[in-house]
Amino acid sequence: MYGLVNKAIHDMICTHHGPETWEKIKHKAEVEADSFISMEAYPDDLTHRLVKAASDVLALSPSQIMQAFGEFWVQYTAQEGYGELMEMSGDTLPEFLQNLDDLHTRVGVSFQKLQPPSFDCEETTAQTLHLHYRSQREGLSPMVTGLVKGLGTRLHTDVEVTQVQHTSEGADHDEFVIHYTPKEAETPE
Ligand code: 1MF
Repeated sequence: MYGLVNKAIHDMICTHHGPETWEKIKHKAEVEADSFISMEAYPDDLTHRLVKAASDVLALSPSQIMQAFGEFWVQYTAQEGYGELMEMSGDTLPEFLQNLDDLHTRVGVSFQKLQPPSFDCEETTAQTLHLHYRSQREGLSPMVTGLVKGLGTRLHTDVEVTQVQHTSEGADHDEFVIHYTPKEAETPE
């Protein structure tokens, strides 16, 4: 994955746990680099080693780390140069999720080593969505739960996310059911 992903993991750990904890995690993951280059493609294995090491050092499950990372990614990319890209993708949850493939197409035009996942979003009832996630990568579905929660925060929407199909259990793709409620806008005095 692009270095931007590993940089985001670095920033999340440093912000929430401090640079000493990051050094421990880096050491445990046997990562030699002092920093990551956003626009360089790194082996997925490096990212997986960082998640595993963070899970050991912080005594959280890999799935908890990836969920937290998904939430962090939404605000991180919005701050780190992709704010406009995020703004273009919609201001309601169903709209944003439906536009994610276009977002990845835009990024992929300039960065051809991008291996974008695909997201398909169906609205089943007024405030229920079914999200179908297909990726060339394995094991990232907990991150998707975090990404949807991060989008909830960004779009002022309460969300409840449940994964209902798992490729790890033989399903064809990962599927999530999302209940969402847009929060009341604050009325100015
Ligand atoms: O292949 C990749 O390197 C890659 C990296 C990040 C592919 C996708 C993504 C983003 N995606 C990560 C989880 C799924 C990965 C998978 O299943 O294979 C999160 C998608 C997402 C979901 C909900 C809300 C927002 C989301 O992301 C917004 C986004 C997506 C991509 C970028 C930024 C924001 C991005 C921008 C530049 C990149 C890489 C990704 O690379 C750079 C960076 C700097 C200079 C040059 C290239």
